[in-house]
Amino acid sequence: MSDLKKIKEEFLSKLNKKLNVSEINQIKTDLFGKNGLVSSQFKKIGTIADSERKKFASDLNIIKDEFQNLINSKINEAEINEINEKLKKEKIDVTLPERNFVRGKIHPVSQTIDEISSIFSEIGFSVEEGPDVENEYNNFTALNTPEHHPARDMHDTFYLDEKKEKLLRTHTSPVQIRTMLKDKPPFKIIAPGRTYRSDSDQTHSPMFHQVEGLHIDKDINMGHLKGYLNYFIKEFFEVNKIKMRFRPSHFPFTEPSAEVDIGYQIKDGKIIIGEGDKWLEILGCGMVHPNVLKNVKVNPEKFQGYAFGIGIDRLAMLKYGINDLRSFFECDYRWLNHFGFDPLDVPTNYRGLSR
Ligand code: 2NL
Repeated sequence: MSDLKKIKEEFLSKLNKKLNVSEINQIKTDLFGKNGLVSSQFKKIGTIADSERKKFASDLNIIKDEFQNLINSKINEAEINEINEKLKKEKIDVTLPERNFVRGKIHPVSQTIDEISSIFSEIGFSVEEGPDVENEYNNFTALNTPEHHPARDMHDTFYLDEKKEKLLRTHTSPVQIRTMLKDKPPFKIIAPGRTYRSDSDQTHSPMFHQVEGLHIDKDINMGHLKGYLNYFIKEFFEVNKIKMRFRPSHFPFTEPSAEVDIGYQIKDGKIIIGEGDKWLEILGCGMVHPNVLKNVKVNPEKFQGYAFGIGIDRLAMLKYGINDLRSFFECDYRWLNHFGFDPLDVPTNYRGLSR
């Protein structure tokens, strides 16, 4: 038998066994390394008789190619096998309890939303949610803000298409529109969530949080609005008494409209809500405009009510002594660790909201 044939038979049978990557690499070296069997055969070409040299070189090249291909595919196969075995061996059971217990913190904005939801839930409001991407009908038209109304520009809207049909909601009012379109009155709901306006400086973030409330029933009037808001502010700031004043204002979706200020004072560098002679604007509100009710097929002769909108981020800053709005959105772990809340301390009204 020729040398080439011997090499071929010997190594084919070697490669036919189940081998790991390093064993195959050893075979590769035995064949193609500096002193490998195939390499040595190549060195021999010059010593072979003219008449046989051509055939010998051609056979040798065929064997070389054959083994290279075979070895490469064997390595591939072995690598995949090794990875699969490793995956099987190192599988982790994510349902097991953890050993190094690091508890995350609840963001102050989430905490504030939970507190607001808790307060309003206990006085009969249900919590509704809707999508951040809205259409211009739900965000503007239904809210008595037709095309070319100046309020549309005031909102610095992020439009998502050329035709200005899709947008990022500029307030959470579209959630109430959706609710009124799908259900029948009475309505007593709040809608907390993310809102967007193209505005960014020390006191404005392009994404911010708002909670809106809507209460529609027979014979709901501005006295109800005042009573509910007064109750909410007292509960939220955890004080027994507050000073509150309504200033006339304008929104396209309410008539009459008002802005609400609460009294405060600074004592020893700390803000005290509810007393003092300074005023702080905290929300906008009013009686829902009859046009809005007509747009959602509610008869304004039979049903009427109030609505309000509150900026959550500023309420959270006030309550928890955070003075830079931008820190809310920086995702700084150390900041969250300091200002965040224990996830197991769910706010409830009777237990004390933030204790
Ligand atoms: C503000 C003012 C306000 C509303 C929001 C509203 C929603 C519907 C109908 C009527 Cl569906 N009104 N929402 C009403 C008055 C004021 O927000 O300054 N927010 C921070």
